Amino acid sequence: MQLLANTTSPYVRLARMALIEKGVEIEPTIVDPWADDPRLREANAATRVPTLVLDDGTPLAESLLIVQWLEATRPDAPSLLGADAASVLSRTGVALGVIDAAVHTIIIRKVTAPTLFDDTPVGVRRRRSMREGMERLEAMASSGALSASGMPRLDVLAAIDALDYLDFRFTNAPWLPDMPALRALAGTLAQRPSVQRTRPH
Ligand SMILES: N[C@@H](CCC(=O)N[C@@H](CS)C(=O)NCC(=O)O)C(=O)O
Repeated sequence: MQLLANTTSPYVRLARMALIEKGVEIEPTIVDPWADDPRLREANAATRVPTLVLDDGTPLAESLLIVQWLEATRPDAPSLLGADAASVLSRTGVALGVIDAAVHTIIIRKVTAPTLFDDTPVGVRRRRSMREGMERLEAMASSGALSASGMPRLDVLAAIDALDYLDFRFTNAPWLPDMPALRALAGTLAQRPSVQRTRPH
């Protein structure tokens, strides 16, 4: 198998975290999606990372489809969704909303420069998505709904992914809330291989 990846994408990270949690060890093949790497072009018409090329050559695009494939093909490994899949998926959706808003902001800044996208109505809306999404995740961590006990499920992995991506791309942004419970959760899992080996850089 080959995982076409880069070192910054939160979508790549989610797929890598899921692969590691499911016991699938693949050293990522680093490509630059923006440079139209031919391996990525061939495997994925959208030329996006992550793309997982299976041993028989079948390409799988989309982080959540990779998670779905893992769940379908590795039923004996601990589930990323746990016993209450609806709750886990619901919380995962909050984190993905933050990730989408953050990535969208970073990409559209390149398009609109020198005008700062962040100050446009859509940019303000994306920032609100990040702030409110993180407020909701913080409340979930605070109440114990997002918890570090046991195997981390997809919601916990996605929440840590969102938190670390915001720290990476929007370092010390004054419009983000304080997130002590989420930071404590991330700290508890910091040495877990899926978390530690996939940090954005
Ligand atoms: N929905 C996709 C999003 C993947 C994605 O947008 N990846 C970005 C990197 S963060 C990329 O490869 N962008 C290149 C492009 O959009 O051309 C997923 O979940 O995998």
